[in-house]
Amino acid sequence: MVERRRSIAPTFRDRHLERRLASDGFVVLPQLATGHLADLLRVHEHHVRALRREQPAPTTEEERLGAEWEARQHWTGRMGPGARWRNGVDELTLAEKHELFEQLSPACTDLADRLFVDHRLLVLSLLDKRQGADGVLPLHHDPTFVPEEGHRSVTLWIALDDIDARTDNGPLHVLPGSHLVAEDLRGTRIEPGYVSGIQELWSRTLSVGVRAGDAVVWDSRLLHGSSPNRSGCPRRAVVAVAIPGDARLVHAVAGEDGHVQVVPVDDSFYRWSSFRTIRDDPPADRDSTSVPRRDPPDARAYLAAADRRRRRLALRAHLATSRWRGRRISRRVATHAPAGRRP
Ligand SMILES: O=C(O)CCC(=O)C(=O)O
Repeated sequence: MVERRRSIAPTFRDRHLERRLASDGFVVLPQLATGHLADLLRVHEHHVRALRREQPAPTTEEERLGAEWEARQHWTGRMGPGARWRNGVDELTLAEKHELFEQLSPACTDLADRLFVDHRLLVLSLLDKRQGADGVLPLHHDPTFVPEEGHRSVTLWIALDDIDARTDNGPLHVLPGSHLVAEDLRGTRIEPGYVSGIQELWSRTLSVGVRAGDAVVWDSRLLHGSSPNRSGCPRRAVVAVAIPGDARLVHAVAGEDGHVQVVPVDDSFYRWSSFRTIRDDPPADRDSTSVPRRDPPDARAYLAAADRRRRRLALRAHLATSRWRGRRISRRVATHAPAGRRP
């Protein structure tokens, strides 16, 4: 698979952050949201019962078998979120989602305005991961929100707790560089090509340790997920998706015939939809574009992209060291040059 080299409209105002996002697919922003932490924790507390509501037991035979199969898998082999990983957009009623959107908007808008070039925010939500092996979110990409020829969508994720490998409370994992694999539409019922290699991919991810109030921004194309929460406490986060202000919004849905329907949607679609129920009731529109699906990239393509990024970084570090050594040698030579010939 060939890396995408098309130029993409910048996401970050800051050039250094933009370069990191383009190269790694994610950026960690320590203490970005510290000033909003108390408010965000209050919003989480307000919705905590709704987030942890009992979920209906699987009804159909297919669902039952799926749930049982998932439960027997090692967590790195799972493809669906565990029952103890909860996302507000799935758990809350429409009225609660309206309230949540209003409550999260001030903090998320403030942070996004500080960070991003002209943008719009979608999918403002709370994440709640309770302790247990089932508090897992499999490795995945986020959906295709915008046509990606020239545009990029990102997720802004804010930690409400200290979350890291030492605490073992389900830290975020990312596969740096995986966003640079050849373009593939991501969305409803679209099976990714990496499924058979998902455990190998997990073994190559980086665990991103953060403190409460830190934020992480990632490219929607980046492979990411989070491990089970094995600590004694729930772990909490806020998410929002940011898209360029002038971008068209779309949702991709697999068709029957090897095609993908790219359906135009408006901001309210992502504001009020539940990713869980979109599967049963995907959007449709007469103005959809039908795109033949090319062979999706497999796990090897993602591993190769991660390797290319590592080699790029190693080369950059090597060049920086060589330049530094060169400057030191030049200074030494200049110092020892005969007096008349010193610069
Ligand atoms: O907090 C997590 O578990 C990761 C969230 C995530 O990957 C997502 O919202 O797409």
